Amino acid sequence: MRVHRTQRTALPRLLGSLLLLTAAGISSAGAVPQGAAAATSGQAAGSPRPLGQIVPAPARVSPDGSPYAITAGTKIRVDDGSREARKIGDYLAGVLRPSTGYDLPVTGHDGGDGIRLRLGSHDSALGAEGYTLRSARGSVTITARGPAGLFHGVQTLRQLLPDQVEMNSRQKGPWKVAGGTVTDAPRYAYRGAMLDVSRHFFSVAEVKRYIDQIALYKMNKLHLHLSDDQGWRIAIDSWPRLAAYGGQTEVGGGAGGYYTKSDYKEIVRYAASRYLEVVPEIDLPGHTNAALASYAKLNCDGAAPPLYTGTNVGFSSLCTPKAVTYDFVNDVIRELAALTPGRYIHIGGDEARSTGHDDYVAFMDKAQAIVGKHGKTVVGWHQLTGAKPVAGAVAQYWGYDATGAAERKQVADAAANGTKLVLSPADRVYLDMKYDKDTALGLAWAGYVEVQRSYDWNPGTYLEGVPGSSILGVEAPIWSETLTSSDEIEQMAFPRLPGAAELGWSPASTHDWDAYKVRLAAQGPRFSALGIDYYRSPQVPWPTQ
Ligand code: TNX
Repeated sequence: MRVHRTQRTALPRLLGSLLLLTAAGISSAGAVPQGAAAATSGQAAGSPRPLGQIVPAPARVSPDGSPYAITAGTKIRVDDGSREARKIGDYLAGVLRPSTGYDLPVTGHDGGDGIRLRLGSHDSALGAEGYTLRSARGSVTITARGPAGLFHGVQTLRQLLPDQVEMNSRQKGPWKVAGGTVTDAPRYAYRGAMLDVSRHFFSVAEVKRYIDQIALYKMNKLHLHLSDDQGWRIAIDSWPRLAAYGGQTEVGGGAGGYYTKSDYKEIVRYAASRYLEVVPEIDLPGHTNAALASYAKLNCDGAAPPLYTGTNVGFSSLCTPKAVTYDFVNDVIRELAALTPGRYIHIGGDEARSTGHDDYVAFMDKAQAIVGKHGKTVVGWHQLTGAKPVAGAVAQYWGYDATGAAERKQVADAAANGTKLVLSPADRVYLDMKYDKDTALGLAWAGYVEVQRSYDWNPGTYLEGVPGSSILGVEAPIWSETLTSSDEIEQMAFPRLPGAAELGWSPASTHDWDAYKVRLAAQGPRFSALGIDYYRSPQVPWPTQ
């Protein structure tokens, strides 16, 4: 099996897919390969995956009684009168119908049997995103207080079913779910993934594919890095050259591209249908060459630089003393806020090495006020803590082991002053970091990040001097200097992304690498069934082929 791929040619892709299908046990009439039995702790052909053997690990699992089985007669019974429950039922049917080959009608009639999606649990401990899943001989019932909980419960149901459920063609069952109860709710409210669509542009279809993948692991934020030196990716009516000219290229000189407003709305809509909030980022005041190239007047010397297709950072800056700079920021944030139903706007703030310190602080003051004026909450990379974060602002920490004490202290001081933190340590969850020296794609400035290193840390105690209560959550960014396609994103994101999702969702008490690596190994055939070309880390006991 190909572990790293340097070339994108059709033949290795095809061979790879055939091998992956074999790994999934699909070529052997639906049987689970022998190694999978070990990797899924006792799962044998025909007997269901043990309750709780999923990623992220659920908060509480009580195995009990007989399994439930989906059959040709199964109905999906949703809470009558809830449009959202109905949509989630339709979504679940969409996942299950191709592989089971069953009709699986979605109905508002509660017959007590089948797959039941119920809203209105009285268990307040479940919060907005928690759920219970109860599986017994005649039914599996998912109950939640709100639709997001129901949706996450559906992801649990999906993972409890055999991997072949993810296939697009009819597979042999049986479609059993182990008996018992899962009671589950997230540790953190913010569980995100970031996609850099600036260094290389990704189409709406590619973004949707990533949305589906991160939703499977119960993430709830999609951060889109929409602008950088190499490309401006969102249409802004009042400054049309940003996208039309500044979106014209990408790293390496390819054609680039941008999202029209209707493209962006479609991404937001699709994300919302997977209970993900889009967090759009316009990186300011550095990382702005694409904007500076599009409008000469944004430059201090009035001269537009050429478009940039390299991978250096830190060379560009908006002209902070000029009034037009703030007209620009205001127009961009106003239009973006109007398109974005979510509460956050990310204004970057990282690596502004071509902006003087005082200018940086003054700029970030004004930019934050603009975000507030348009009714949104500021998110910035943690360099924002070197300026004056406004009340309610969120700082995204992307430091790593080599980050200096002074910088860490600045972050801790901001946290003490009430700034909440999203953790994205680069040597843990930057999914563009190479796994090891042989990884063909990605970068290595924060070191190599193998799967165990990526998983084995505790967000609650990670930053010295920062209490657990300051942590809003965990986000796994993927930067795209070296990544040009969904396939390449997936080689880097999988299998580390599920680990980042687990750090955001699962209680600290479930954290255990030895147990995790077995649960992760069991995801391998599921990745394959989904067409995900993942890195077969030697640290993980993948099912043998
Ligand atoms: C650092 S992380 C950056 C990005 C690069 C990334 C590559 C951050 C806020 N800035 O501009 O793409 O490293 O790993």
